[in-house]
Amino acid sequence: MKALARLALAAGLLLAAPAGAEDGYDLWLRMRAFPDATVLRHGDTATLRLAEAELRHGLAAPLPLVVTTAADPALAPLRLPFAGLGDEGYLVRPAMLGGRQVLVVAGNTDRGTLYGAFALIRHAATGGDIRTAALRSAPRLPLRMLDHWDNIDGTVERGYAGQSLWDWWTLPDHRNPRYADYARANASIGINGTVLNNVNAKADSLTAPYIAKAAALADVFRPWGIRVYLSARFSAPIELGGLKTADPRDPAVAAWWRTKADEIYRAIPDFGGFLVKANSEGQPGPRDYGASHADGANMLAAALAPHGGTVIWRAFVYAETDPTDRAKQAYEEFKPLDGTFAANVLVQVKNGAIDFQPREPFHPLFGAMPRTRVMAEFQITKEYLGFATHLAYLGPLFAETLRADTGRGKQRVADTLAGMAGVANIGRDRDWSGSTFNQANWYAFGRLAWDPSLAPDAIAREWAQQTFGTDPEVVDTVTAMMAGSREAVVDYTGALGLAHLMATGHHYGPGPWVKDLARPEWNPVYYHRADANGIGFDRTRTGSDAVDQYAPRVARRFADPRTTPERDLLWFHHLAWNRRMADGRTLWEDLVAHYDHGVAYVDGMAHQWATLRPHIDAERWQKTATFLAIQAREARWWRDASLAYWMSVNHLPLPPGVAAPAHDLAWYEAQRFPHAPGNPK
Ligand code: GCW
Repeated sequence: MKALARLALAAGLLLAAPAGAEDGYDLWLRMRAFPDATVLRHGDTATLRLAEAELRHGLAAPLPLVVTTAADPALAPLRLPFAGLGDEGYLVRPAMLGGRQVLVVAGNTDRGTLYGAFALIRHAATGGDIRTAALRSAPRLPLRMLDHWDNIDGTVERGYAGQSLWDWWTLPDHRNPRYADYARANASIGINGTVLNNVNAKADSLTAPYIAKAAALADVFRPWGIRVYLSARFSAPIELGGLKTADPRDPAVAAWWRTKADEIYRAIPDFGGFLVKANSEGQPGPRDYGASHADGANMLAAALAPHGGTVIWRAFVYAETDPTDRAKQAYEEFKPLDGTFAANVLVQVKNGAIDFQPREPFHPLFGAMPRTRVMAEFQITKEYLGFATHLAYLGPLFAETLRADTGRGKQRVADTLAGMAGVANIGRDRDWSGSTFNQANWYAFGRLAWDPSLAPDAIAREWAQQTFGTDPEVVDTVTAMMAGSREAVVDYTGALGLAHLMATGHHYGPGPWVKDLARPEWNPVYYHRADANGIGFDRTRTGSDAVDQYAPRVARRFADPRTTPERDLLWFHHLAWNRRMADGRTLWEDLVAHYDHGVAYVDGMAHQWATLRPHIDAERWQKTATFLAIQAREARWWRDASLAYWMSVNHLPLPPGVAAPAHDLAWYEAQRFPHAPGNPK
């Protein structure tokens, strides 16, 4: 071991943990201590000390590392390019300092330096040479956040990785060391904010005891550059303050929130602000009083403004009283409010117009509110993509939205954003995210929030190298598995632009037949509209006209089935089952082929993973192998149930050679899963 370490040192490489007992706890940060690393720290802040410790333990550095900030007088003669790096950017440069060759790791602030330390560790762990490392980067988006849908009773809405990480009961006294490990992992990928509690919020989170608990977490996270936010229940002035109303135009309501904000900032001086889900899925909000979303957001913003806080107001709204296509409702309600939000309000828009489906075209609000700061919200937890057990790498899903052409100037979605939020997939499971491969989604989210132009495949590769080591056979196999894994989920759950076909409530498994739920837009049949002749939702002018919410250039493309990408076809069009597709097959034949492709891809992943058995530590290998077997079973279930249902509607035979579903439709319809995880009661 010693000799090996020395060898690695000489080569300027870093030594990955030996293949031994691994349980995933160390995530992509699996480097071991190298006692020989010389780290010279100039300056003394908690954050600089963390940067120093990371480098000391994480790197076999063949030369001394200088951990410092731009203001360090020792750096002055070097004239390093700090301009443009902002508060969070970093640079790493080989340099002569005090007569010796060193590597400088620095930012304009100590937070930048910490990001630089992690960047250098990543550089080394992915095969880069430390001696010549010249790195320089600043985040493209100022807000890079995780939204936890964690309830204060310890459950996690749409969480599949165990109970909430936050032990509200023993906080603020007990600060579980895991809280710092959580912050460290986030800092390593540039995440700088976290919303601690569910957007379906309880007012209790804003009471004094819970503020003290949140403050304890904020204290742990602060040196890692992470600010704490809370989801705020709009009716808290009634529930906690005894007021008769939560009307944002009522001075007593505004005063209550001001006092509440002052109280929070006494406990958490760098509190980030409030996240609000209002007038959506039963949550209270300003519309209850005839006031607008802007009225509500601006009232809260006024309470936070003196302290530098932000209101993040979600655009995820739809109402049962509104007969409009659900996909149109957020735009209809928010677009007219453009320019009316206070400067410290951000509007948070889901990546697509419905709800985190395996594929959705980008949300028409992106680019449509030029006078409003807009944040994109993605779901890292896989509510609709197989929970924790299915292997689905979401880098391509995130990138697909970020890169989408808005049709407004040269703007891609990423260019219109002030921030990105990801609904966390983190829980108390030993491996944090319920599976090793789910860690890649947390990782990819952070990396893309830092730089939305990164390629998902490159992110997968650097994740795999850090997670499993740099053996090319392992890295190539793992990245090949990941590359098409999300598309496979699209294929076996419903391709060609179909969406919202899942079972009710828990959203586990298929339910395309569901048609009897109280609200029309809760039913899968509302979304697929399949009948004997065709399938798909007409969102052109002959239908709901949702396409006209997009910029003209994009709207024109989506309005015509011949120019709509096939992957989005049935999202925008209702088409005949026998329509000819680009490859010459009928739509029905094509859909069937997608189901089979999805199932085959999962079988392929299981096979690829099996070949890696000798190269991967037993615990992580076995759990992944078992999960792939579950996924293979459930992919078939999705396929078979869906085909059985479509055939009951279109009465078409399966193309020759295609396997019939294992059971009849009634069997699939009868499946019940009352205890499926993550489902709010
Ligand atoms: O995806 C849906 C989920 C709800 C969630 C809601 C939202 C927090 O099924 O569980 O509630 O979206 O984003 O508000």
